[in-house]
Amino acid sequence: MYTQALNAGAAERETPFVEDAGAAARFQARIDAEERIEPNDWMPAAYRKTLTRQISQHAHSEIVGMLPEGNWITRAPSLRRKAALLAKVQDECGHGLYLYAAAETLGTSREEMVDALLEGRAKYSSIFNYPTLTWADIGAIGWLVDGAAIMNQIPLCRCSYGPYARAMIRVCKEESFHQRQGYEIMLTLCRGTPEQKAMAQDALNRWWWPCLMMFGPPDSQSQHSDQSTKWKIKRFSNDELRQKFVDATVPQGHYLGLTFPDPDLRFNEETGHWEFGEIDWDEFRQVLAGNGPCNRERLAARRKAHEDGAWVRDAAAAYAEKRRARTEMKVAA
Ligand code: FAQ
Repeated sequence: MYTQALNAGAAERETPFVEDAGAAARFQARIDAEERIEPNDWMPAAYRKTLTRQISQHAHSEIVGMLPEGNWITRAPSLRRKAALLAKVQDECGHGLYLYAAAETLGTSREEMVDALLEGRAKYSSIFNYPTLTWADIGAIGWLVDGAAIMNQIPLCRCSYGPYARAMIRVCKEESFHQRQGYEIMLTLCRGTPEQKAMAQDALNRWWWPCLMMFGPPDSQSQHSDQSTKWKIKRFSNDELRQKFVDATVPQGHYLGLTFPDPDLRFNEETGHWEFGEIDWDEFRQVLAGNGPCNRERLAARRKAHEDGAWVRDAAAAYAEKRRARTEMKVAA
């Protein structure tokens, strides 16, 4: 069934069909009626393109996102922490695989998407280009990075494209566990020795601003937002989700007894929101351009993993070929 969907996508890509206004209007009417779009349904080429872009970037983020935390698996402070971190990193891998599968239903193969990542043509989340310097960073990633990911992904469970929306339901459940394990690490450190609390504070200081950047450029500079909102891929704007995240997270930080590295952070009684200072968008642009603290290291690690795994892919392909030949022989007999 999966292959059928893929082939259908590929065939449609190759078929030169006219995108007449009627088809586009009927498509928009389905979206407005909250109908789900499925792989074999007609869709505008631009809808297919933007979803392939977003879902594949999301998949790459999950896979590259294994690296900063994977760095601490062998150095986790107890067996319990090691088991939880190992499970979390495996979950991220699973999320990447569901997402590549969801993106493939739009007609681009996983190989094409992975090549784009390895050749530096595809983006992945800026957040994974920062280093994990201490164990407290594992707490901060779970609490803040997974917290930001959940805030962004819960609305994606209602995205108009069926395979993406369905994948997001399971992903969000798992991210919720990740967020709690991160917060629990932070809580333990904050209730520990002064040195442990200082480690937690230092991690919050380093991860806070990059986490706010995860939500993407300000609405005024978000080139895809208007169209993606119209197509109900996006349900909230980048700035709306960023504000929701700040409002949810600041009280959690205060409960830990930590401070935020933002002198302009203050609660506005009238609006009921936490106001925050100016984000360094130049830093964000630099990270997207490949000049973040770990961009080169991350891509080098992914390329090495891909090369090291070549024999597994070859063996799987040879096994599949053997099974196919065996089935053909049985059918012929
Ligand atoms: N980093 O016009 P917009 C996770 C790009 S998963 C890098 O606003 P859009 C789980 C954007 O792609 C984290 N690039 O774009 C985990 C576009 O470039 P393009 C990933 C960014 O799509 C936890 C350009 O800027 N989550 O953390 C970023 O409407 C722990 C203009 O931007 C997702 O991918 C960025 N932060 O809105 C794993 C969620 N922001 O393509 C391991 C799905 C923007 O034109 C450990 N994605 N750009 O070359 C989305 O919701 C959206 O794509 C946004 C961006 C909100 C990220």
